[in-house]
Amino acid sequence: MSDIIAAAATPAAKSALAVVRVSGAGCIEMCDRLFFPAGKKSASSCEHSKSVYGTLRREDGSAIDTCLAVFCRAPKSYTGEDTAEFSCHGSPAAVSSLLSSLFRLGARQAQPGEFTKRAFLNGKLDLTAAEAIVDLVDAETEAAVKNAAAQLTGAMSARLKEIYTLLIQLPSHFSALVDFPEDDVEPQEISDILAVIDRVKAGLRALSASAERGRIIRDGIRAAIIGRPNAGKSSLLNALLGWDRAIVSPLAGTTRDTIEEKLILGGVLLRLSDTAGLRETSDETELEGVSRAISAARDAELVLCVFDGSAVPGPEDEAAAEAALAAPYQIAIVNKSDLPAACHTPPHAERMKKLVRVCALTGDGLSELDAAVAELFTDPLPAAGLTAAITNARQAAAVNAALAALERASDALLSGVTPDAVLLDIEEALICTGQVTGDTLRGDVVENIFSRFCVGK
Ligand SMILES: Nc1nc2c(ncn2[C@@H]2O[C@H](COP(=O)(O)OP(=O)(O)OP(=O)(O)O)[C@@H](O)[C@H]2O)c(=O)[nH]1
Ligand SMILES: [Mg+2]
Repeated sequence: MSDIIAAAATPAAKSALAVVRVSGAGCIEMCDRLFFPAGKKSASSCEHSKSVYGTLRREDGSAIDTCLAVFCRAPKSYTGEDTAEFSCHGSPAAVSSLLSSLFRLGARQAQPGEFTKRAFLNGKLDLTAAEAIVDLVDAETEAAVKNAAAQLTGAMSARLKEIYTLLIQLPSHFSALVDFPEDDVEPQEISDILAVIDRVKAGLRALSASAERGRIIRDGIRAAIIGRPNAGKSSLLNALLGWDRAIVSPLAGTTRDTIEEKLILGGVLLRLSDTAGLRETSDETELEGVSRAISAARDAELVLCVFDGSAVPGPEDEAAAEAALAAPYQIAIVNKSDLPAACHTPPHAERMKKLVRVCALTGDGLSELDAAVAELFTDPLPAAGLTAAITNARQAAAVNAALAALERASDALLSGVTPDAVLLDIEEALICTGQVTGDTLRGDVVENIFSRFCVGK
């Protein structure tokens, strides 16, 4: 039986409300000694999962706070144990008094993620759903919220269950094969097994491929704005952010240090750097800026290559275009569309993924830029029949290991290796699939995963 744990589930800051959680067998009876519900006898006489108003008191009877409390009886609770949850006024001092009282009554401080770990160990959610909780808390975009919420509500678990159900049938087919002498093995039987393996492989491949989308959803994309001095790079950054983040001036060579900001464009989180204008210079500080600009472009997955549409292209534009083309994705941005055009098609524009004309001063064309980014990073999941992407390296590694084991199994079957040897690979695939959901994960790995959660989660 696990002990009683307690923690604040909200940050220790002045706020409207603060939530304190308690979990463990007997915790509701423990709360009888500190929570006094209005119009009811005791905490333990409160109805399951109904919120009730009352007063929190120390052992000497002095009041700590008034609050709403919810008591849930095992197994119908978040953790699967008896739980109590207090929604108090958001006073860090009152919360700390409440926790001290709970500790004096025998509860102990919960470890990071311990409530969710108990929920996992009690079968309330699988590991993909538990990890989705962290993703949801960390989500910075609508897409990240959607993905985490889909995982939380079982999208990934359902997919893995399908795969697991197909895989688990295979060993029984194999025992039939192993029991018969080799001559009696029906070719049909082998091809049936291969067909199941192929279906599972297709499912795992889709999940494995979703990891790239998952990475974009979770971490965003590194992007850099580059171009010749005065092209309007900093003006573009400011226009995209909606505030004057970077200094803009008619003097060429204004920006020196790279300026990094996060923003959402085309539904994608960009970690965007504005950089110094690329040109030959003898000014040491500017030279350092140019070298930082080149590094930012080299590290970027997406380069926004800004050209001044009102100026005839020169060698600096060539250099910027070359640097942009070295990145996996690049968009040619012809700025200053309000001025008479001197440059209709910038250097190497035909080799860039997209071209948009904008006016950073008025914001004209920014919606086209938004659409261009959205098109470059379209969501591949619906086409793959998925509603959620894998978002962490642990899940991806386990899926890839399952896939590799099945590749070995089908190769072996096709080359006539004895079925009992192939069975080992199938079993490995089953174990790896179970590692994604947490069914076959070692205790220390589980510990490690939950230690990354917040205290109180
Ligand atoms: N007419 C017009 N002027 C613009 C536009 N965008 C920027 N400018 C002007 O161009 C000049 C340079 O703009 P910046 O944004 O500082 O250009 P930059 O590329 O960051 O320049 P450096 O930091 O020096 O490399 C400023 O005077 C801006 O007001 C535009 O769309 N139209
Ligand atoms: Mg600038």
